[in-house]
Amino acid sequence: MQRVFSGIQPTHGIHLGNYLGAIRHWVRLQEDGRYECIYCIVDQHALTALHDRRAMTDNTYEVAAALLACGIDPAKSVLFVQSHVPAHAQLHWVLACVTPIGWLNRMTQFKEKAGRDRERAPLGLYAYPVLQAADILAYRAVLVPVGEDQKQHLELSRDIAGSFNRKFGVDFFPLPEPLITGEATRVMSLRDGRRKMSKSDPSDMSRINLTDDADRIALKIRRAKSDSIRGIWYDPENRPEASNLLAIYAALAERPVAELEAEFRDTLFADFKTRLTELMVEKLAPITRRMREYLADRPHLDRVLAEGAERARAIATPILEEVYDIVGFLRPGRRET
Ligand code: AQP
Repeated sequence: MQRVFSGIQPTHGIHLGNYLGAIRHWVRLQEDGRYECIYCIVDQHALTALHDRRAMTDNTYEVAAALLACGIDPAKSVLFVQSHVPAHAQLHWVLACVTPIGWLNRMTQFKEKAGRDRERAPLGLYAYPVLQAADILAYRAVLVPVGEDQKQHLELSRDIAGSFNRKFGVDFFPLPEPLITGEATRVMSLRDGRRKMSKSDPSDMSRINLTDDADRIALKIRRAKSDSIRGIWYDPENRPEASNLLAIYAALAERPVAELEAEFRDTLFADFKTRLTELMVEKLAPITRRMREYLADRPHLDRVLAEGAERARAIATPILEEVYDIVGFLRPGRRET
């Protein structure tokens, strides 16, 4: 059975971009039946940006509740928190030792997130893609469903896996494949159609959170940037905002963009926004309601995550031991011949 791995940071609650770009596909793969799915709340990655104990804890619960509400079923998928499985950090170090710095220097996410003051950026932010490779390779996963923004990091994970195999003369790690699919692989900000919808955007009006109620969704869509052209069609170069909202509609409705272009060819932007709001509320309200129920029962979430971590450790620990053997680390208490 092929193994699938993906992760999400608890830097904030989940937004529509995370849902349409990634989590919806996680659920599909889980239900497909052909894969062993491993889904991780990557709190160690979040630590590169979030230095607030309370927020880290609350966000981790919120993301866990959101994933369950979206349809991740702990009986079918392994759902756990990254820091509960030490193999991620341990493998990270081994992989860091086979990753040339030049590869990391090319990572655009580091450049964007570190900004101009690169000298003061934490080492963790720079090493982030190596930890991401460790997350995937700790399970020898082959398929990684992600949004388009993670494409470059996934290519690096493949390079790192290849580098390890070459340096130690083994064929141990498979080269993981990104799975970037659907009508909304890169959901853009509601305030600026050229920027990605993101948890770290300071403006809450830029994104739809899975915790937003119907009134808040309606307000955000009403205020979303628009243009004064009649009719809605897909042209990201010239009409980024209209194109983004159309792609969101297509993804939520599970209908092709081309079909919707024909339907909305003469529709006023304001009327299109009303239709989008109705659809979004219809699709997201049940998730939000379930999420609140899960959030009200933290002991249940603790149990789910503890069981998930146990299952994850059972897969990752023997893989890490094999890696340690390959690089020649002594096993404690075992005499090498
Ligand atoms: N705007 C997006 N459109 C489509 N997919 C997206 N993803 C994120 N934003 C979009 C996908 O969601 C998964 C989890 O993302 P993440 O939490 O690991 O971090 P990220 O990609 O850095 O997302 P954010 O929201 O921008 O977080 P911050 O602001 O904390 O960095 C990934 O599969 C991602 O591709």
